[in-house]
Amino acid sequence: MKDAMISVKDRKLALTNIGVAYAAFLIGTLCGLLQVFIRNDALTLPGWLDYYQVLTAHGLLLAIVFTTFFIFAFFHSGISRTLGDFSPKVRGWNWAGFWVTLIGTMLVVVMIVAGQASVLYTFYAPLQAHGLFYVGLALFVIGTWIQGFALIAHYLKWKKQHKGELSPLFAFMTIATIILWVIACLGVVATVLFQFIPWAFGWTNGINVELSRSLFWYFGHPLVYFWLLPAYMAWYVVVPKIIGGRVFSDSLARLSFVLFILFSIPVGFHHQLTEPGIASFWKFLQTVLTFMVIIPSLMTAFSMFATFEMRGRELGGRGLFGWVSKLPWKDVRFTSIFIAMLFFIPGGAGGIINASFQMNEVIHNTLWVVGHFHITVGTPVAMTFFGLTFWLVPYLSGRRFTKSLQRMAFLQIATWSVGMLLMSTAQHLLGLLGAPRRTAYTGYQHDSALAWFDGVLSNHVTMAVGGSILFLSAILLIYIVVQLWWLAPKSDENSYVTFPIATSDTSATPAFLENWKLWIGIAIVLIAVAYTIPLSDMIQHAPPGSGRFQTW
Ligand code: HAS
Repeated sequence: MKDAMISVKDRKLALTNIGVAYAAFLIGTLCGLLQVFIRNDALTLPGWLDYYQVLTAHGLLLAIVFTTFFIFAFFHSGISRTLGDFSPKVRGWNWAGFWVTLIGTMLVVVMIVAGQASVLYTFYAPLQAHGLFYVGLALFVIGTWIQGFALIAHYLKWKKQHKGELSPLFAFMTIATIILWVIACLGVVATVLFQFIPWAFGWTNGINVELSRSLFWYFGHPLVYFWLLPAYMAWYVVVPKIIGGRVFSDSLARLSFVLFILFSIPVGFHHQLTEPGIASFWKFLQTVLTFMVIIPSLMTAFSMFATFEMRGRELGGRGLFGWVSKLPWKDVRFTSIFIAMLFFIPGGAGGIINASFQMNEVIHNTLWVVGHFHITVGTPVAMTFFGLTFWLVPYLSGRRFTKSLQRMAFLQIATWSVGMLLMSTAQHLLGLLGAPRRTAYTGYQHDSALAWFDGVLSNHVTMAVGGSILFLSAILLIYIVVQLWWLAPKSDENSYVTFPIATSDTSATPAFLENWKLWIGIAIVLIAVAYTIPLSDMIQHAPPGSGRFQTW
């Protein structure tokens, strides 16, 4: 069955994005492998390569480049699948956006490779990279905006042709994520254009460090939801179809995305709880709002459990947990994403710990935080993307997901899970012992610091073993992608890979949930309340401004 196959041209657009995503993934995971060995003192880099250079490449290529290109591939194919093929104009804008994003990426990568930008993915001032690094970042964001607005234009055209109708859930969620992304990027665009670029090119003498960090985290926290929401889209829309069920509640799903637009932005100070220069009241307010943004994730957890239980019972599951065994565990498209969800239970709990004022004192700037983001973006998000890859690539390339590739996919998710479990557990424990993040190996002179390098679980060896397993898993994944794209047998009418979209009953969904003006308006009010006074304080009482530091 052809299953509403999207046009060849739209497939090419999505596949090209996936190609860039997995090229970044390959190099990024190799950088990760180098890091765990350097931190364990098992590897010394040649003089021309620096730990912080590798760490910058790792963070940017995996957390920013892999995710963003994959997310747009998912958006392009899903929007084209649910709202119809792109017009040549919309497709053209999407390509233009793709190229601008890619040129920005290349500029950033060249600067890192040239040793001109070892500033890590947070590019905290007063560390200063070459001006072109920041130009690359700006182009990257502009490129994503062009693609985002092209998708919005396609959606608006559909709305015009379907007056009074709610858009399909996939499209609704895509638009919500793009709105979140555009509002969030305003912070990073402001600091890059008005602070970093003039400072890096020598047009201004100093930089207001606190302001730049605050504008970065205004962007940095919703950034994590820009990664998470496409994964949630897969959980809400794709997974129910794979297991043969339906969306548990259309209005709950839409409401949870609306809540992310409202609460994911005015919370950046929870990354700055230890920083001076921000009055406690504003930190407290943003911490309260952080607890609000946990709610849509709890709603998602509830909805997923309900979806699974309802389907399991439909299939004859009895008793309290009898339905669990009825789920399609042999289908790797489901199992991969289910494991991703399981990882998010401790991942989310860790986030709640981080957001708690006093506990943040214990974990801030330690390896705990590194453990936290590996079991949030590195597993729930990344492994959901792997689960999507297994059918999205053959759907787009017209090839088959053969039995032997399915077995390999199981091996890949199993190794990723084991590797991540070992590495992130060691990182959490090391963080509790006080091991700092963002550091290469140093010959520590203190007994408690030396304890980081021995012991059974809480040590750097475990981290390196986990990291190595993860790298092997990444290579396996690249092999699977290459097969699914170019080498697996071509599919025919009977073996066509489909794009699973579950039925979502909109009959009880209130229309105001799709009133974007309302939600954007409330989001702006919340942002204004949380940020206007502290940011204007930082500007009015600005220190003279810091000069540049280049530690590499
Ligand atoms: Fe975080 C730091 C707080 C979620 C990523 N976070 C980071 C950094 C990254 C990151 C990259 O408050 C480091 C930044 C840097 O470089 O400095 N985080 C939170 C909170 C949440 C949270 C409150 N983080 C994420 C997600 C990320 C991510 C998601 C990536 C995708 N985070 C923090 C804080 C810091 C921080 C502080 C700063 C720390 C510091 O001091 O530096 C919440 O959104 C979490 C809510 C989630 C839940 C879990 C719900 C569970 C679900 C799964 C259900 C499972 C099912 C399976 C259905 C409450 C949805 C069925 C199972 C059966 C058994 C049947």
